Formats: sequence, C-alpha cells, structure tokens
Amino acid sequence: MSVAGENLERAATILRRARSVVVFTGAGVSAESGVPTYRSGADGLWSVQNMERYANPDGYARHLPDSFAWYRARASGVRSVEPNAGHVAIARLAQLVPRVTVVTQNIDSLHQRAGSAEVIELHGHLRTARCAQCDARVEWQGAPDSACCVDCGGMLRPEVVMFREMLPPEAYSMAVERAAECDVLLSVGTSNQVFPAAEIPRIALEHGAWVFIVNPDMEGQPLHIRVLPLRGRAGEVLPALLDLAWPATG
Ligand code: BV8
Ligand code: ZN
Repeated sequence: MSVAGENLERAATILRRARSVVVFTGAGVSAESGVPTYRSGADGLWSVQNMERYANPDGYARHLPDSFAWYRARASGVRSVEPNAGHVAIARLAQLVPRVTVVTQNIDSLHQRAGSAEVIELHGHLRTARCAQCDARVEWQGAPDSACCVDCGGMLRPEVVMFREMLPPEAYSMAVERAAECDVLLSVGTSNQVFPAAEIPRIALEHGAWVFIVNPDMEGQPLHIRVLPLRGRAGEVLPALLDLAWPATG
C-alpha cells in the first residue's frame, strides 16, 4: 500500500462504519490548489512577516493601504485557483456518511466551491470586506483601490479573524459540539499551531472519536491510541481512503 501505509486499510474500515464525521482542515488541504501554506515561509505574498505585520487589528490599521492591498491580492489569488482532489473527496464523503461537517481554518472558500455544503469557517473568509464603522459589505471582486468605505469614509477590513481577535462564537461552539459527538475526525493539512482552533481534534479524542491525521509531515501532531497518522498529501490520501472504504463507488 503505497499511500499512507497500512494505516489506510484500518482507517477505511473504521470510516465505513462511521455515522458522524468532522473534517478539520488547514492550509495544507489547499496547497495542491496552489495556495501557499502559512508555514511554507514563502517570502512572497504569504510571508510570515506579512502575516505578523498585517493579520492583526493594530498592524492592519497601521499599515494601510498596503495591508488592504495584501488582503485584496489574497482574495483575488484564492478566486483564481481551483479546488483539488482533496477538497473533492471531502465533498464526496458527505454522500457516503450520514453526517459530515467541515470545520475549516481556511479563508479560501475552496470547500464550498468543491461542493461541501456543511462548512464551518472558524477564521472567516475572503469573499467580502466589511466597513469597520458602518458595517457595509463590499465584494473583494471589484473592491475599491483604497480601504475607504464609499458610504461613510470608514475603514474597510477583511471578514477574517485576525490574530488576537475572537473567533465567531456561534461558529466555534458549533465546531466544538460536532467534534464532541463525531465518531471520526479527519485532521487534514494543519500544523495545529493556532488556538483555539487547535483544540478541535483534542475535543474529538476526549469524547472517544478516532482522529485520522492526513499530512506529509507528522511533526507536532497529537499522539494517542486512537490517532491514526495517514502520511501523505491530501489530494492523494483522501481519494485513496474513500476508494478503499467504499470500493464500489470509486
Ligand atoms: C484568539 C485568518 C482570544 C487571518 C488566521 C499571544 C498574543 C495574542 C494571541 C496569542 C498569543 N499566543 C497565542 C495566542 C492565540 C493566537 C494563536 O494561537 N497564535 C499562535 C500563532 C500561537 N490565536 C489567536 O489570536 C486567535 N484569537 O485567541 O482570541 C485572544 C484575544 C486576545 C488575546 C489573546 C487571545 C485567532 C487566531 C486566528 C488567526 N487567523 N487566519 C489571515 O489568514 O490573514 S490563522 C491562519 O494561520 C489560518 O487560518 C490557520 O489557522 C493558521 C495556519 O495554520 P494551518 O492552517 O495549520 O497552516 P500551516 O501553514 O501552519 O500548516 C500547513 C500544514 O499543512 C502543515 O502541517 C503541512 O505539513 C501540511 N501540508 C502541506 N502540504 C500538504 C499538507 N497537508 C496535506 N496535504 C498537502 N498537500
Ligand atoms: Zn462605512
């Protein structure tokens, strides 16, 4: 078994019996679509320096208009790529298991574009910007050049959760609830370094679920009797896992 080793068979047997699955994703699930991960340290747009400079409220306000342009470039970047085989397999899973909830840290909307219906966005999205003063929404596609709200002159900001900002309470509590009641949590493409999102797999484990880790790199991943590492890329491991679990529907 080239993909993910012998754990894949075991994971497929467990997944086939599951009634409720949470798919918890990070930037790695979008890597094969061409969206750089946060820790790839790309010195381009997505550099760690830019994250620290722009992805927090004070830094964003202080570095206008560059911070606004940075988010606008990221919004157009994610619109210009396509969901990959990993996103498609996750969307397909919802046809095979009674309840599937995608809990994503990603802001690229690729799960929705791949056909996933039940998606909880813990860290917001790059579809629209919002005026910090009058709450007006602006599509990033065709957004003005400056961060100045045309309605009130206020500051436009992305609808993402920046560092040091609270996660949307309803999104986070729904994610915790689903993690606490699922049979299997698939953790796909996340380094588990950002809190409180990183608590989600631990909550599933604490409530007796199996946790399958899909990642080429297992550094920093939780170790536990019910954690099954499935080493490899999401676009390779996830389709193979579903084909093994449901051979007829491959
Ligand atoms: C909060 C949107 C309460 C924005 C993001 C000190 C001061 C202040 C706060 C803190 C502090 N210390 C800790 C904190 C809390 C902080 C935090 O956790 N910081 C970390 C860095 C330690 N969290 C927060 O601030 C959160 N809010 O806590 O509020 C509060 C209030 C006041 C004061 C304190 C606390 C808000 C966090 C949300 C931040 N917003 N995104 C934007 O993008 O512009 S986070 C962003 O980074 C992503 O959303 C994601 O969550 C995270 C990146 O993580 P990953 O998705 O895991 O991506 P990464 O690149 O790390 O890993 C990719 C993985 O994929 C790797 O493992 C790789 O091996 C794998 N991979 C690669 N290729 C593939 C693959 N896997 C599969 N297939 C492949 N092909
Ligand atoms: Zn306004």
